[in-house]
Amino acid sequence: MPREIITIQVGQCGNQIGMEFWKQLCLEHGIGKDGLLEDFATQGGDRKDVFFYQADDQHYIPRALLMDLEPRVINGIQNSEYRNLYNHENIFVSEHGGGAGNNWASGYHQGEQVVDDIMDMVDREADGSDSLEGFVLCHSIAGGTGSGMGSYLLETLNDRYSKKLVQTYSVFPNQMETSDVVVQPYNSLLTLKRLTLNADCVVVLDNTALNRIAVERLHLANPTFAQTNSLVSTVMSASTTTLRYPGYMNNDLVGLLASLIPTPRCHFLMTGYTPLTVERQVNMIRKTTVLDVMRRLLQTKNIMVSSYARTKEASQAKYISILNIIQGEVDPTQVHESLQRIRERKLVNFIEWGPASIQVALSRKSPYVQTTHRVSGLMLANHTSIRHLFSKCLGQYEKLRKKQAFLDNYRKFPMFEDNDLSEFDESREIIESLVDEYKACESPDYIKWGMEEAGEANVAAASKLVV
Ligand SMILES: Nc1nc2c(ncn2[C@@H]2O[C@H](COP(=O)(O)OP(=O)(O)OP(=O)(O)O)[C@@H](O)[C@H]2O)c(=O)[nH]1
Ligand SMILES: [Mg+2]
Repeated sequence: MPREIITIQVGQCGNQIGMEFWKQLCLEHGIGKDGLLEDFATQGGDRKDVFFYQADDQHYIPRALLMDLEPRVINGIQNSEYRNLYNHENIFVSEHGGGAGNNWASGYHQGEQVVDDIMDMVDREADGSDSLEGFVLCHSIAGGTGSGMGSYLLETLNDRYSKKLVQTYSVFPNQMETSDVVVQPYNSLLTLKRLTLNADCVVVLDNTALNRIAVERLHLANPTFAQTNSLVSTVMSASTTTLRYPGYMNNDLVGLLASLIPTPRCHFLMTGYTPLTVERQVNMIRKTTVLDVMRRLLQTKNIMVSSYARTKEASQAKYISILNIIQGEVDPTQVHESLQRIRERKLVNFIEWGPASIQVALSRKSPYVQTTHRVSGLMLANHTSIRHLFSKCLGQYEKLRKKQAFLDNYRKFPMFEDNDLSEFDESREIIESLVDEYKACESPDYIKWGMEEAGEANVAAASKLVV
């Protein structure tokens, strides 16, 4: 039975990373740029119907909704070689086309105004699936549209499809770049509230770390979005391989997430990937083994979140859970040996209050995409060091808020009218409590903290993850 997933891409970043994801999926499933199956794609055994459906003329269409408040990026997609891939009815571009100007409040407000049109599209797509499992949202948290309209969508989906899973691929802004959006701390904080309360799982894609990896590991002097997005699409496609190539475990999203998220609010995952290449450039061909891949996945330099092991408090940070998705030529006995070796060497620091083991899913690889390495791996990890990323967002927010900087842009919109800034205060409290909870996870008696703090919302969220 297919467990379909609908992807919603919002704003510039959301659509750009979404586009790369669909390119990669087409390559892996032998689907041409126009959606037709390539002549060589005869092997079968893959599950295309989780992410695509077939039109009457047999061509494959992504279960994707493309949304933006300004036309540039979506026009680009519609003028690209992939223009016939998408269902044109699934594209929403705001009539006035002025975007949200890096203002969360504008994006949120505009989302509210067009919600009927958008939800018609979502409902139609949902009705077209047999057994919808959930939604994936692709966006950035720092601009106006992906963050603000994305936030409104998260609330609406949560309300309307309360039994369906909502996973996001959320791009965090580059902290090293001063030229990036100045009000990003406001936008990020307001979006983080929704990611905490209205999503079941957030895969954190951190532009700071993606850039660092592109510079240090791939030796690119000034990485472009196209180059960092190729890292992103690698992560996105690898994290969905067990859904697309059925094996003995993690064949649906709920199974995948339930094993990684033992406690509902701490649902922010970081990723690592090895060996890394960008734009099909081969970095260095070396011998890859399961042990080599599993060890490298634990190294800071391969982890795509900047807060990992980069802070003074890092020594206290612990893994809550790890799932490694390994692809390639793998003998299952090697997996056991590798796990044993990692345990003996004490390479992983796990929380004390839960099962401490690295889960490994062996997944098939697309027969249509040639790679030069025998084994590759993706790590999805729930790690308490992610709290430092949120603390950083909080700190930057406090600085800007203290100066009362740029608040007028927000006051123009209903949520902040009459100088009502309580939404900021409430969001700050929620993120502070998220940071506290991750910190509490580092202590052996976290379970008690959980008992006191878990509200009804948490229990409701948890019930969705019970398999
Ligand atoms: N990794 C990555 N980051 C991106 C990309 N495009 C934009 N960003 C980041 O996203 C943030 C800006 O958000 P955008 O997605 O451009 O904004 P938007 O959602 O279109 O909202 P408005 O344009 O303000 O209406 C900045 O932190 C950028 O660095 C991309 O293609 N890849
Ligand atoms: Mg934009």
